[in-house]
Amino acid sequence: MGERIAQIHRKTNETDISMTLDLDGQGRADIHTGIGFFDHMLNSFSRHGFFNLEVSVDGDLYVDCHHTIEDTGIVLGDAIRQALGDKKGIRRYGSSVLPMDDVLVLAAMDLSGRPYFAFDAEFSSQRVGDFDTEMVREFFYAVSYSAGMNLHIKLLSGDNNHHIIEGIFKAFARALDEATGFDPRINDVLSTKGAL
Ligand SMILES: [Mn+2]
Repeated sequence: MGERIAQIHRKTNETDISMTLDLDGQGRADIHTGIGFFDHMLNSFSRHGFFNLEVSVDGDLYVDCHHTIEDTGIVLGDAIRQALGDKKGIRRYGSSVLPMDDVLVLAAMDLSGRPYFAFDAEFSSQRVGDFDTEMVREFFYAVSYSAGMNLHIKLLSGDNNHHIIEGIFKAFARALDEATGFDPRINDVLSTKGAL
């Protein structure tokens, strides 16, 4: 089995992003997006999914945080898809119900190649640090579509905005770790069609 690592550089007029993702890592992260709370979330994603992740973003933060967060989501989805390759031997499905203090979050995914995104969570504040809470939906929409992933995220209970967002990132990480992991019973791809 080869290494499952993707290295991506994406530059537009709004953002310049470099990312390296290793799906079979130890949870080592080196994250610099210019948005402190977003760095905290990507560190949590790396740590709790055991992914090694290096991210450097030079975004148009003088506008707002939108392009920086959305484009990082696009690149992370691309990196996941590239690192997965032909998806031979992986579990394909992953889910996590994750508690964080007052919050309980559900994340479930199917690495089917067919993007679908369902998001059911509301926030009572517009911002956590310099991170606009409405960008949580935008980020995971971008990830799911560029990864070709069916992704469902649902807030089951709780109301602290920092905890809700962090719980979502951790639940997503754990679900992705499960879905990208190998099952020795799966020799080819887990699909009756023969391809994912
Ligand atoms: Mn925190």
